[in-house]
Amino acid sequence: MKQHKLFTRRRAIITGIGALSGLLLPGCSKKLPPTYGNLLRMGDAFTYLAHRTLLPGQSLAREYHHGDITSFPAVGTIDPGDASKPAHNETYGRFRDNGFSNWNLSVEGRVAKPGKYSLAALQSLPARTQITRHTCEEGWSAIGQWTGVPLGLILKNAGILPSARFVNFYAYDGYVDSIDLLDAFHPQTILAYGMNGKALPIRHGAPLRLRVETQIGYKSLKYLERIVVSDEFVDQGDSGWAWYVGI
Ligand SMILES: Nc1nc2c(c(=O)[nH]1)N[C@H]1C(S)=C(S)[C@@H](COP(=O)(O)O)O[C@H]1N2
Ligand SMILES: [Mo]
Repeated sequence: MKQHKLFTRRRAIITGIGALSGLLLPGCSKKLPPTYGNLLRMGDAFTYLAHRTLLPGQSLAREYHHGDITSFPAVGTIDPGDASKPAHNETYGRFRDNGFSNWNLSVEGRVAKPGKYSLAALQSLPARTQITRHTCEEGWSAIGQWTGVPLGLILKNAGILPSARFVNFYAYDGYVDSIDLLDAFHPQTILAYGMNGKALPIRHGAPLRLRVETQIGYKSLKYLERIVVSDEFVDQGDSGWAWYVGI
């Protein structure tokens, strides 16, 4: 009940005062999102500024109970190992056929200690489990339980350098996207290897996917291959989807 009230208030703040953020723009140029300057992406400026001004950087997305878990559709790529699909990736197919035993996640870029993490290494680190609502830009939402390593812990271990501003993610199906450091160090931003108490299924991004609970669904990349800490961000280019899609 308390959680629900907090959630409602958070939404009310965003919608109610968000509209005012346009008035604040000229005085807050330091807070503009990196996509500012691209006319098609001016919406980012409003959402980003409203969120970053009005919400504390670490306010939590609502978490649910076991009984709230729903069925969960799998959308976009559902198996990069499928040779009949354009998103096919042979390397991924080999990892999949070995049960991901020789898969690893590369952490590189502006970090003092770049390195590779096997699935076992990630699973040996302190884990976080959360039941959250996934909201897809296509209009559906679903509630699932995710278990994984906080991204912030990986970044701390790697020692991000002072020039770092974004964390870029590369997936085996060719997807790329990125988040800023506030979202990267958010306590609910995790690298998930478990879903609903079991190993993350292939259709949901095995062996490792990102969960960014403060952003809309497409920011939660499946099939992670590489994480690159950078002073610049990457995304899907001119796909038409906003870079900053906080919810
Ligand atoms: N690598 C990769 N990540 C992805 C996608 C994808 O096609 N490939 N689809 C995105 C979209 S639009 C959504 S809604 C969610 C879907 O996750 P799910 O298949 O587990 O429901 O993953 C996101 N991450
Ligand atoms: Mo989506």
